[in-house]
Amino acid sequence: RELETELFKAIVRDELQMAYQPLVTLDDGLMYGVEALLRWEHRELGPISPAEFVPIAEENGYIVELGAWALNRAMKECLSWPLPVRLSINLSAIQFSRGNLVATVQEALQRTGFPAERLDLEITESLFIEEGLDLRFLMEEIRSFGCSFSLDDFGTGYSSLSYLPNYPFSKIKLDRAFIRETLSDKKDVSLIEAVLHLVKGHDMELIVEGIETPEQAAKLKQLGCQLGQGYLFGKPMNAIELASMLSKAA
Ligand code: G
Ligand code: G
Ligand code: NA
Ligand code: MN
Repeated sequence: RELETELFKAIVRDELQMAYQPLVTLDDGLMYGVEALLRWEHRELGPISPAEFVPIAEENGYIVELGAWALNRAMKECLSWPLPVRLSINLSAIQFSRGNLVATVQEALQRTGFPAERLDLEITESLFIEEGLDLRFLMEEIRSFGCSFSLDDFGTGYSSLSYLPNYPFSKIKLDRAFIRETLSDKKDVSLIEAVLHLVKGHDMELIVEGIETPEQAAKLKQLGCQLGQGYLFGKPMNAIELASMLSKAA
């Protein structure tokens, strides 16, 4: 397939970039961190969404290399910003099963000098059902460097709540599907309350994704949610734009 061949050349052609989206404290709307997101701008085809190319890279295993590139690039760029913020990066299941993820993370930390305490790794529920993978062991190895883990897209996948206590997550990211409505619906509200209760009971924090309106933010704050992400606070942007947003806040 053509796109697959093109993807293999994307790194050397310098067609890949990282975009960064603010993670904020709902209290004051201030940025405490960013989520790094891969972007591919093909020289002829233009921008290609990660929703399109990440699955291809997962299928052929190239995500191992892409993932390592993304990790190193994001750490370097984050270190160049005027304020120290946390950095979250998405990991694919293939990086756990086929790559030497523990060494990749360790090398990236050493090479860039990025403080491990500021690095957060986002994984999805699909990893729980990956066969032959000692996920908990790998997570603990990586956590021993000082990094933390977040469970991404919570509520959309295989989510049996019984999995949760078995893995060392610091944060849960509630998928944006849950706040699509205006949150006026009683059912939505009680669902968020239930998730909050669960998260607090396990000594974790909740990040609500996909916040687009001030009304949503206010309601979530009122419910006791502390952390959020969404277009209201900032869309994914390049490293320079992110740096300038940070210097305005400083
Ligand atoms: O940024 P956008 O909404 O277009 O991302 C679409 C999907 O691609 C999301 O599910 C996101 O998690 C995933 N994605 C974006 N960047 C990365 C990355 O660096 N690694 C992995 N594994 N997935 C990514
Ligand atoms: O699967 P994951 O949660 O990693 O996907 C992140 C993607 O979600 C980003 O690519 C980003 O573009 C998208 N996103 C982030 N905030 C919002 C939002 O407020 N509204 C919508 N519709 N999409 C968002
Ligand atoms: Na993510
Ligand atoms: Mn996410």
